[in-house]
Amino acid sequence: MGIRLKIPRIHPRADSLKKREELIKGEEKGVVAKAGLIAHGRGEAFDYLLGEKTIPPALFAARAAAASLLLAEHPVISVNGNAAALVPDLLVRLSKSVPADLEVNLFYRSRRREEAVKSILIKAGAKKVLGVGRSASARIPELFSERRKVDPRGIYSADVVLVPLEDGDRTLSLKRTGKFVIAIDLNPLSRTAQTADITIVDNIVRALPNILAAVEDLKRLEKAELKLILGRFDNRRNLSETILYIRERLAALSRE
Ligand code: PTJ
Repeated sequence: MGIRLKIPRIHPRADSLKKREELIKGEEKGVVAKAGLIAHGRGEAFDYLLGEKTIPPALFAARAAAASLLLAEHPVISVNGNAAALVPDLLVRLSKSVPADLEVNLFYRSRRREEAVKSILIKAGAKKVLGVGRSASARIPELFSERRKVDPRGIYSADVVLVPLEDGDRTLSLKRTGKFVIAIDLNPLSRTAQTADITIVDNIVRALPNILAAVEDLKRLEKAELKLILGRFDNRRNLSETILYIRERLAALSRE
């Protein structure tokens, strides 16, 4: 067990330090992979470029994501170690609100980690968690990481999959099998961000409340209206706007 950090509430970076502590605790409990700590650091660096806030293109993408989840026949939320450690309650609330299945899908898959992620979701109120143990018996073709192992009742038969902070290959493989992929990734240049159908360039701790609020808001709409919202969304254009936002922000900061 590592040293526990006491974070003074008035510390200017208290929230960020708390998130780090949650991930460290998650790693000690076997939820988060060691590489997950590195991934988080990379995410923090990109978050700085955004000003650690939700920027307009991310809000627009979160609304389109909500529309696509509501239009889906079989939506699935894929859960990895970092997502489970940072936002377990929000993942469960979103799965209930849509409704969508929750499936454990790990790059560094081990039986212990599968169970640890499942148990954190159950503790947060999930009734059913797919993709654990033998139930991950189907395979995504042409994908060679452990992420290829999926549940036939979940990701394998899904039409829309939400993949929070992800490594590159799977998005492409999921798309090859005809699925619509929503990614949450602070790095707008990552392969995941570049290949998803909808990319929310935001911290998962801010993106999930935004998707949840949009789902609650859009639920009352007819399918045709949801399709209009989705039809107005263009991921390429939205990613360009994200990169331009960062460029303009850095230009303004460099003039100050
Ligand atoms: O739990 P596992 O075994 O499935 O492994 C999970 C990790 C994250 C270790 C695995 O998927 C991995 O290695 O991912 P990468 O290739 O490091 O990519 C993670 C991406 O997520 C990077 O582009 C980061 O910028 C981004 N990221 C990190 N933290 C956040 C984030 N995006 C949104 N919110 C965050 N909090």
